[in-house]
Amino acid sequence: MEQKEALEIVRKQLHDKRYVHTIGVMETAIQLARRFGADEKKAELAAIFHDYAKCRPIREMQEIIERENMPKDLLDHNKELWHAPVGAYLVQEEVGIYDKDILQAIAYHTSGHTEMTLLDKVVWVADYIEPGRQFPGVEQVRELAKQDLDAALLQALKNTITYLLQKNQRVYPLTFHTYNALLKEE
Ligand code: DGI
Ligand code: FE
Ligand code: FE
Ligand code: FE
Repeated sequence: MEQKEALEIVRKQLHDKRYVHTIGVMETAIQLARRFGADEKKAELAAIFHDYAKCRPIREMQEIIERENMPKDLLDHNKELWHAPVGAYLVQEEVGIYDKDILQAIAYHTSGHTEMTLLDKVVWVADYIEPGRQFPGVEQVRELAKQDLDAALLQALKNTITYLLQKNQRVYPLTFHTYNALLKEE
């Protein structure tokens, strides 16, 4: 699928702000893919569609998680996590993208997982550092991402976990597992 067609599809799904974020993630993911040797076309498409489900009603996402036998523990944790696996599902059903690598990168772009591929990491980090992001610590992760994708991902995960702890929010176990797995890799 061409970039233009993909962007037209996703634009109809998202608010303007979210669409601008998506463009930023797309451009950043292409750059990171080139830098670290991931498939640029897959990175582009995964980035374009990564937040496909972000603006869907909570009820619809919950229904899909239950009906499609996605991990039930998602429902006990932050709703912010839901749009990632639900997005991968809807991109397949509604857009007709069946590439397993792309769908996986979308499904895990919020939590991560313990055996992340280069493509998964590119999309995760691009989502975190795209030019529109301003959270504390993002500049350090941008610097790390110039040289070392794993170091950037690890720092971004640390920031996210710390942020959740500070806000007294639950941390999804898979997010911790992702962090632990990366430490092992180092
Ligand atoms: O959809 P985006 O806003 O572009 O970014 P995202 O899909 O990475 O969502 C990140 C949000 O999810 C962020 O505000 C933190 C929240 N969140 C809640 N619980 C968890 C979590 N993020 C992770 N990684 N792990 C959690 O357990
Ligand atoms: Fe997201
Ligand atoms: Fe993210
Ligand atoms: Fe995003």
